[in-house]
Amino acid sequence: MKFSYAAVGAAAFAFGTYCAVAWAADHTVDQKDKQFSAKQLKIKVGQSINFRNLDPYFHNVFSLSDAKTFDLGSFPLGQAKSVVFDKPGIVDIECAIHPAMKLVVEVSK
Ligand SMILES: [Cu+2]
Repeated sequence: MKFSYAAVGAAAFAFGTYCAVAWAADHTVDQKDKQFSAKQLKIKVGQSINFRNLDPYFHNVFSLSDAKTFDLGSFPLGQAKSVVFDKPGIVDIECAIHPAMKLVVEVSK
């Protein structure tokens, strides 16, 4: 087999891209068909969740929980935003646009 620098380069690029994605967030939750792709999620303090909107309309992500109060705002199809959970506790996450969308994140030490 002939040694190919192009193949090595492509493999290195693919691996680098994979690592960049892996480092970007510890968990991914999709917003699809007006639902979060998980109803419950257990994570560790310091970990992040990346929320991806896969629906052809806007979604929002927010929480009023003591363990993490945040509002990622509204964003359209194809966009994603992430949030880091820095305290242990239960975080109730919702979408302001679709009140039926709910996700409970249990953050533990
Ligand atoms: Cu929504």
